[in-house]
Amino acid sequence: MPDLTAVKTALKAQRIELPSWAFGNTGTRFKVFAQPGVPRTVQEKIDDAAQVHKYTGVAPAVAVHIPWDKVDDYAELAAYARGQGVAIGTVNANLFQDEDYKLGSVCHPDPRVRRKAVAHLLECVDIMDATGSQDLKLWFADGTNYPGQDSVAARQGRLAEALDAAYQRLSAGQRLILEYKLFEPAFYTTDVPDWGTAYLHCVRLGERAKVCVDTGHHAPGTNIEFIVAMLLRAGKLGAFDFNSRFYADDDLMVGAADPFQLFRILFEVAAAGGFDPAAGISFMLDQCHNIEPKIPGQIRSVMNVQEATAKVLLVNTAALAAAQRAGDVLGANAVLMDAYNTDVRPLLADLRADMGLDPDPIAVYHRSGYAEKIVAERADGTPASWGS
Ligand code: LRH
Ligand code: MN
Repeated sequence: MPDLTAVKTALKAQRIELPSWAFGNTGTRFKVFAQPGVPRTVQEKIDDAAQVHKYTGVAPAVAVHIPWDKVDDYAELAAYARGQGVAIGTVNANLFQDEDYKLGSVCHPDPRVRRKAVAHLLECVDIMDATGSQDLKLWFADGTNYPGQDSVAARQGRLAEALDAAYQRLSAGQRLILEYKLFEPAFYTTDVPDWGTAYLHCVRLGERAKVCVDTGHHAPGTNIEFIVAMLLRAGKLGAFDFNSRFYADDDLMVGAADPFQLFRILFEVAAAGGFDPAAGISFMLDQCHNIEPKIPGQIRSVMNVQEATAKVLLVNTAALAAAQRAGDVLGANAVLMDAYNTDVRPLLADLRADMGLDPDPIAVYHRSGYAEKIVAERADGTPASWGS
C-alpha cells in the first residue's frame, strides 16, 4: 500500500501556477459578462491570486500574459508579487490580438509582420530577465481558413525561423514552451495544431524547448494521457495548461467536466516521476470563469488538481504491476479504480491542517470578507479583461 506520509509530502510540494487572466473579465464571442470586484490592474490580479495561495498553500506563482499584464517596471512587479507571497511565473506571449496578425504572426506571408511578431517574443524574454521567470510560453493563433490560402510548408519554415530567434535569445535556465491547439481562431489549418508538430519543432530547437499540453486543445475523443506519456518518455513535456471541456476549448475548471480524464493524465505523470519538482514540469491553470466567481473558481480548480493528484498517489503501484505482469486485465483496472474511487477529501483536509491552513479553503475565503472588500474598493476604474 502507498505510504501516506510520502503521499502527503508530495502533495505539500505540489505547485500549481495561476493564470492572471482568469481573474479578469472573460467570455465568449457572444458576450463577456462583467463581474463586480474584478481587478483593474495586474497588481490587483496578483492580490487575488495571493488569496488562492493563502488558502490552498500550493499556488505560489502567477503566470502573466503580455500585453494584458504590461507594466513599466517588471522587476518592480516581481517585487510586488513577492510582497504578496507569490512569484511571477510563466511569461505568455500574445500574438493574436493585433490588427497586423489577421493572416498570422510569425507565419504571416509579410516579412514586416513576422519581424514585428519576433520582436514581441524577444520583448517577452526581456520581461523574463526582469521578473526572474523560467518559462516563455508560446501559443500561436496562426493558421488559415481556406484551402489554398497559404502554403503549409512555407508557414512551417517561417515558424521555425521565429522559434530559432526566440530560442537563441534565451539565457541559461530559461525555457521555451510551445503550446499546440487543434483549431480556433483558425478553422482550416493551425500552424501548431497537435503534439507531433510541437514536438518536432522542440526537438529541432534543443534541450530547453518543451511542449505544453493544454487539456482543452484536442479533438474530441483524443486520448490525452497517451500523448502525456509519450512526451514524458521523450523528456519533452514542459508544462500543462489545465482546464476542462465538454466540447471544444471551453476553458472550464480543470476536473469539472471530466475528473476521470484528469486522474488518468496525472496517473501518467506519476508513473514517469513527473511530480518530482526536478522533473521540471509546470502545472498551470489556463481557465476563464465566464459566469462563476473567479477567486473561488480558482480555489476550486486548485482543489480539483489536488484531489486528482492524491488519488493518483494512492494507486497501489505494486499490486498494479503484479496484475499487469499476470495479464489480469480486470485486476489491474480494479487497482486503478480503487484509487480513483477513494474519497481523498479527508486526507486533504488533514494535509491543510498540517500546513496550518483551514481544511475548507473556499469556506474560509468566503468568511474572510475579501469578496465584499474588493467589490467596494474596485467600484470605479476599468476592470481588466482579455480586451480584444
Ligand atoms: C489559447 C490559450 C493559450 C493562451 C490563451 C489565453 O487558447 O490556451 O494558452 O495564451 O489561451
Ligand atoms: Mn492554454
